[in-house]
Amino acid sequence: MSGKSALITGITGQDGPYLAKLLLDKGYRVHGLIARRASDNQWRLRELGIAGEIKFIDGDLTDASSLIRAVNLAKPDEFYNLAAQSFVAASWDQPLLTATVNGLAVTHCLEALRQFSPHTRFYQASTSEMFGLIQAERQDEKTPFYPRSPYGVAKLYGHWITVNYRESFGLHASSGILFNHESPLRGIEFVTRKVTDAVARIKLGSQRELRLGNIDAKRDWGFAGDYVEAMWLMLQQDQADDYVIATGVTTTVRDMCRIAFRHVDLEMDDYLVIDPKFFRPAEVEVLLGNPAKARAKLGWAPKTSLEQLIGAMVDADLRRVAAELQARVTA
Ligand code: NAP
Ligand code: G4F
Repeated sequence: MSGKSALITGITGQDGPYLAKLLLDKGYRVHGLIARRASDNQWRLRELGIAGEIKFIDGDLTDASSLIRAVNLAKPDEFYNLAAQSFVAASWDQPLLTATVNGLAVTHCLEALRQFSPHTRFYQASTSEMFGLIQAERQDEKTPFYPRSPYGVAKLYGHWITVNYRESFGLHASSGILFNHESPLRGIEFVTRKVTDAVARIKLGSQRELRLGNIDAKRDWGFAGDYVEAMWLMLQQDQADDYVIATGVTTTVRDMCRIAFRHVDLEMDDYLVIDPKFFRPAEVEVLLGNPAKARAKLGWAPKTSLEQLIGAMVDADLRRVAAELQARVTA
């Protein structure tokens, strides 16, 4: 058992609980920065059965003083910065918030470490959204960036400030350029979970149609549980570096959707409606990652196919929706 301490921001999101579970299983003490919210935001931690094992520290990424306090309390060997306004579509509606949380606040984290805990290893949650209008057919660590959303632009700042603090101050700061990764814990606003939730509701008779935007867009989708392992591996290396984490397979939203419907023996074309409301002001048409460096240097490879992933998500949503409908009947 490691006996190490880790601090995770974004502990209540999709990736935070998977990463926390991985670290707890390795014997880490896990601290989670938790932003004050009016409604419950711990359901994912409960679903993985680890809510009681996290040492929560109140704080917000936009409040630099709360990050200094968190670092001083947790005394982390490893700091994983997963917190973000992570929904691309919302970044056109809230560009300043997105810039502050996803961009500037990364410097709050790095400054807290530079000034108070320079030995701590740092992970920054960068994204394939930074490739945007792709400049190479398969994107790797050397592919030029061309972000297409306020989200992507803000994340680009977070990426480069991480590189800069590594080069300027010698911090062990790594940036994981992760392609889309999904799971049964995915937020309902993202397209995979929107689809698997709708498929479950249609199958169980509580929804009639599914409305989507651009189904020609292509994404390189992997399983979040596989991807958090890559985050941890990055911080175990002697040298900090940047890594693309992806499956190397790209699929259209249309085909991902078809897989979900077929999983419950339904035909997508009977239920799918295209709704321009979900089109974006500028689209990332295709993403396809090349994870060769991660495979060679980290020994990392994805373990879960898209069919397995979408099947597991549909099954989880069938269980949730069935429980919800049952609760309505007995209420
Ligand atoms: P997510 O489910 O949207 O979770 C975001 C987390 O950030 C939540 O815990 C949220 O807290 C927290 N947060 C938001 N604003 C905050 C603030 N001002 N202060 C403190 N915490 C704040 O995102 P995810 O899918 O787990 O992704 C994790 C990270 O990886 C994000 O940075 C995302 O941009 C990046 N990323 C994700 C993917 C992907 O496909 N999932 C791919 C590449 C990069 P509440 O729950 O309280 O709102
Ligand atoms: O699921 P999405 O909302 O994910 P998107 O925009 O690719 O962003 C996710 O992955 C990024 C990594 O590349 C992360 F950095 C980011 O935080 C987030 O996790 O949309 C995927 C595609 C888009 O092309 C979108 O236009 O699906 C298309 N789409 C079509 N109809 C839809 C819909 N997306 C959503 N959310 N809802 C729709 O109805």
